[in-house]
Amino acid sequence: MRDYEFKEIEKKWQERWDKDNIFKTENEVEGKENYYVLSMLPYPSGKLHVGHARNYTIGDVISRYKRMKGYNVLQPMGWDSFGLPAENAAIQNGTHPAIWTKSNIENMRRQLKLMGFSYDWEREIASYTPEYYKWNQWIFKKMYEKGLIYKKKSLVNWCPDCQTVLANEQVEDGMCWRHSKTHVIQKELEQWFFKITDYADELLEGHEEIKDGWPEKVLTMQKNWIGKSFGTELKLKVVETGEDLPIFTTRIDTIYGVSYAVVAPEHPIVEKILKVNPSIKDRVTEMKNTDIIERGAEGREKNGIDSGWHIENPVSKEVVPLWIADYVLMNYGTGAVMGVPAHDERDFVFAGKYNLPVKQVITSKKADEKAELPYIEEGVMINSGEFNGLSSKDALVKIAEYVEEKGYGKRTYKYRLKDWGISRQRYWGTPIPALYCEKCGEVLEKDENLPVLLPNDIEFSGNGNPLETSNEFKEATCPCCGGKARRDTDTMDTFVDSSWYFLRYCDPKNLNLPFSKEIVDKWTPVDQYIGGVEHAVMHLLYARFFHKVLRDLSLLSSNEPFKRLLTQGMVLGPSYYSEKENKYLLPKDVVIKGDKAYSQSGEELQVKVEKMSKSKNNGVDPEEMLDKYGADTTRLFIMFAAPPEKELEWNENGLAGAYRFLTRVWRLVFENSELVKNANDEIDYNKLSKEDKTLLIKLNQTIKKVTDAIENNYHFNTAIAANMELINEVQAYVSSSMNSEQAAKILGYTLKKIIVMLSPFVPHFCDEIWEELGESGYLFNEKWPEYDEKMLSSDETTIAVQVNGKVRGSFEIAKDSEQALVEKTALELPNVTKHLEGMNVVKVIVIPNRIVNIVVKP
Ligand code: ANZ
Ligand code: ZN
Ligand code: ZN
Repeated sequence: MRDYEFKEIEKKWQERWDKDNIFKTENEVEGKENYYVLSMLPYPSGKLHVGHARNYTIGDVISRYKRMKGYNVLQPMGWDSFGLPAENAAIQNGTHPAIWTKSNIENMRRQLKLMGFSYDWEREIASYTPEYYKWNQWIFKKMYEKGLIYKKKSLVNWCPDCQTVLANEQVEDGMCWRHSKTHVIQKELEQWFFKITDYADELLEGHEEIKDGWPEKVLTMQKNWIGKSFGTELKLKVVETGEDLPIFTTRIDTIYGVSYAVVAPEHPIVEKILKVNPSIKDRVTEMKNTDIIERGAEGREKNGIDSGWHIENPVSKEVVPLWIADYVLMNYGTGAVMGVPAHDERDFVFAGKYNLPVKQVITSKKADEKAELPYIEEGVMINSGEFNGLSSKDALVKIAEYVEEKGYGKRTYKYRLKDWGISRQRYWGTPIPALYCEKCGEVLEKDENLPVLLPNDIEFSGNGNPLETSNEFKEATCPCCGGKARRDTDTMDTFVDSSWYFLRYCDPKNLNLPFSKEIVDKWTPVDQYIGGVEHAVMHLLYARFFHKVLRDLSLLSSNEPFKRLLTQGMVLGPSYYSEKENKYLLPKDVVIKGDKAYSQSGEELQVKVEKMSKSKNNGVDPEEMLDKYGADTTRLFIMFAAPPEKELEWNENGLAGAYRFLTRVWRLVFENSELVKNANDEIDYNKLSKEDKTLLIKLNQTIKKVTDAIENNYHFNTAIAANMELINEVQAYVSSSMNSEQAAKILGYTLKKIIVMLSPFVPHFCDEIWEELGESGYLFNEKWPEYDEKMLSSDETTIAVQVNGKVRGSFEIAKDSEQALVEKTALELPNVTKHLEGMNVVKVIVIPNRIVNIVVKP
């Protein structure tokens, strides 16, 4: 018998699959429904990491399964290949970003092929190629023409290390998402914006269409990100000038409790105040310079400046001071708020610090109970003129109506979502196809001049925008008047690239359009998208926005890009922290004794199982696993160790276990393959022995269980476990019953079904065995097995016996046996009689074919 030589086997099948081009997908196959399986495309950092391996294994298993279920499956792969690291590499080693990127892609493509993934490589795309980014520019133009893009000077998040603008989503706790130790600062720049806020409502409402296929937590994150709040915009009167100061409040019911008003330091009224009251100028400037993200942070100390001016409350007619404070943000609502210390946490702290009055206007429902301030719950109105006695819930509506009636303001809503600023002061991205002409102003490049190519005469100094250093790029011809024009030197946020790449896969070679509508409509919405939950707000919201924009440009028909989304769990590994050395040790430098871990010098280390990351030194390199165990074992382990959406704890024991299972199947097959090859599949169902029947029933039950587990939210681990159990039964069958021609047929029949069911997980292994069992072709093209309803249960059934609700034993009995016989058998079971000793049987309840419960009393 030959050994399970996985290296040789995997190489052999990968070459054959390639040679026969079996993964090529047509856009249409007669009699088959299309099914689009998409895994989030990787950034080509150079090497696959274990998160990729998991993501793409899940996608591949789904693809292969769906194909075997009769669908025409599209599973493409590509490269999100613009972005900072390539540029940083250029600064560090002087390699051009294109060269660095290309060689990374080549290595990662090789690694993906080693994993045996069934991608249609003819559809591969890479966003850094002019063939791709041309269409970013083309779509930009279309959006511009539709009024969905504008330019504005605005305060932006700026990372001094990246030397570029960051989107809000790229700022984490005031720090750069790539430089966790760098404070993001505020800088004013001319920026291009996509009007995603025009789609805010649709992005919210669209959740209705996808809610059955998306994880609830992702929808919630998007909902919070869009952050729609209903409230009132109220005009306060500035006493000193008579002008209106609009504020936005969600709590108009607290209007009688206003004891001051506040504006952001950037609010236009502040300029006017400073003219009259210049003594506070320095403090205002200082306040403006603290970064916005930090200013909004909860729990941060609030700072205020008394402006010296006042406002009149239009409802209560009270006059209260106007303050300038850092906790009010200019880019939310109107940049001005009414301060109600009695009923708002922040205002309460602020009023305490600056000695401002606190006026309670809502009390708890039980009037005698004294509410502790700030009281933020609903209650009953007090100190509120004609609204006294109302519930605050009713007052919220009544006062809003009153305010509208009197013309003091209007009901409205605000979004937390901001327009998407896409300008980046970077080289390695899609050039924005805009120019500035002295005569014509801001103009866009002509279609026939697209793509605007990235120039090569640039310097990567690490400072500022390299595109500024290219004269060839900057000096251009105006598409309108033919005169001299200056090109925009900004490039697009790389999230633009990934907002529509899944559409390009459908029609990747189109030279006239980003994609043909007819073809894209055949494939979209994507049936199953798989990726990390870290993309819940940025990528997944941007892609939904783009899809809707492209629909409104009549370029495609569906409303949503992704029908179902699976967010795979993180991969965890043990980390070893040395307190003495204040660092994480590499697993190879750790000595494990029992359940403790020690350094080479004998220090006991802190062991934690946590997300794999470079900083924790607890990552594994998938290629090492491929080398040691092969692709099939790695794939099997990944799919067996946890359901896809759960965390996966990586451990070598698990890999070794998966490997042992495969060698066991291998041996079972090879020890019996001669027998099986010489038998045909025609089983005589009238001549089944008890053992034959048991095995066939187990097989049918397993087919059902495996199929159900996959159909029910992809519980692949259950599916694999069921096959493992069946293999045990087959082994028992082989050792007891291989004594007839019929037995050889049954064995062959069963083994082949198992191999078909395992093939999405371990495709090379299964193709090799398929061949060994005398079959030809690829399992990729095989049909998924169906079970026989009639063979799902034996005539026997197992009945559990309980005494006072506790299971004390079980027995096998013919199905639908007489109740008296069932009772008698139950009462005579040895372990049951033991529990009946000294007791009186009060009642015996029989649930047919399942349970006997004996109720006893002393
Ligand atoms: C008075 C009030 C009384 C408020 C009260 C709350 C409780 P959401 O739900 O997040 O939309 N606000 C409005 N604009 C602001 C800005 N630019 N910067 C900081 N805070 C701002 O929150 C809306 C509430 O946040 C508004 O309702 C306003 O304070 C504050 F008992 O007005 B409220
Ligand atoms: Zn940075
Ligand atoms: Zn011009």
